[in-house]
Amino acid sequence: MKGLLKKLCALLSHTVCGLILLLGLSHHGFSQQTADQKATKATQRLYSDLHRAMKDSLLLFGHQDDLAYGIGWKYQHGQSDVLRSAGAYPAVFGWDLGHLELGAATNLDSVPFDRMRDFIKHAHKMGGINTISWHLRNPQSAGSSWDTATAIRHVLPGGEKHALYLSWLDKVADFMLSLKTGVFGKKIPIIFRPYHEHTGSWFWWGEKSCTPQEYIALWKLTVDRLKARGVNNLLYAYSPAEFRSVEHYLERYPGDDYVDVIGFDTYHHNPQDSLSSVWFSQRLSQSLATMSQISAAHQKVMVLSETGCEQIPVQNWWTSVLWNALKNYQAAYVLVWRNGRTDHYYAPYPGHASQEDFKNFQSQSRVLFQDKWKALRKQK
Ligand code: BMA
Repeated sequence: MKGLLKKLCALLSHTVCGLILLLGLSHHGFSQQTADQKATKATQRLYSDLHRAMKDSLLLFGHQDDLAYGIGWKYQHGQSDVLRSAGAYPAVFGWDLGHLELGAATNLDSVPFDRMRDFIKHAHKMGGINTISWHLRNPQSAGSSWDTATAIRHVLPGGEKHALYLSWLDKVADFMLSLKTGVFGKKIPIIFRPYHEHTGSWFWWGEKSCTPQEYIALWKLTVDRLKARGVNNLLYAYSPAEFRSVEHYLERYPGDDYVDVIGFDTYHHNPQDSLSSVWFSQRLSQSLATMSQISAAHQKVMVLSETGCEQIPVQNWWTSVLWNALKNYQAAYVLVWRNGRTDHYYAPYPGHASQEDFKNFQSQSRVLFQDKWKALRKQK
């Protein structure tokens, strides 16, 4: 009887331990609630991975349209300027849905949406993270994203373009729902980053074209519509352009329950001016310091959602300008813009003057490209 009691006690304590462990694990996995409470497991996992990367002071490297084209090539399977110049793919892959709203077959930068879907699947299979922005047309004027004519009030409920706008959002929903992988067709998690750079005034959703209330209403309309359509594979990223303060950053913030990732977009302009590198790096540091406060207060993943120095004429730009600022902060990833033309590119290609420095940046132990990121995720 004594023996039996002992066994029972041992079993009980095991069960209790197991229960505590399980609770702990599930708490760890889901402590960071996603804006979409019904987000898929894979989406939740992506979110906790990003939080984890931040906590561990890791920085993932990303590139826009990386698999689609580069300098001197277009649509060659497996090709990538980042791979060609550094020997590894980026860990984060950026895409853009501009012109999907029109029902067009290709996006505003001529990437066919069918191919984009395949690239996204491919990036996902490699363990990469996909993020999508949307340079959509002005729904009121039919002009481009850069047509700043007043539009938001016309697409909100009661506005003359409301129905049209819902049909645009439905096209986004259809595309997001079509991003599936594997035999069971599991949805691929995506970081969706709409209405970006709104602290600038170059897009119709920019600061001078709408009130904070209108911007927030547009954001909520978008998220609510996608959720209502059953889209549950998205993390939502809020990413203004430059900002002056915490208050300015948060002026148009839709709320913690509508945002998962907070970022900002900033570019190094006038690199021919020798002082510009110091200024840009300092400004970047200041913005990252402010972002760190916001990230801690709101428990959100912080990223540098877009940056770059066109043509990278500063040879050691990667380490002495970009990493010089980023190394002091915990941003989960940095994404540089597309390699669109020989006069418009942001990642090096083989033989580019900044290639060696790009490799130095890549070799930092805290910096992860796709290979290291995939290996790290596998360990867990
Ligand atoms: C801009 C430029 C444009 C492009 C747009 C959307 O920064 O790269 O050429 O059309 O982004 O990708």
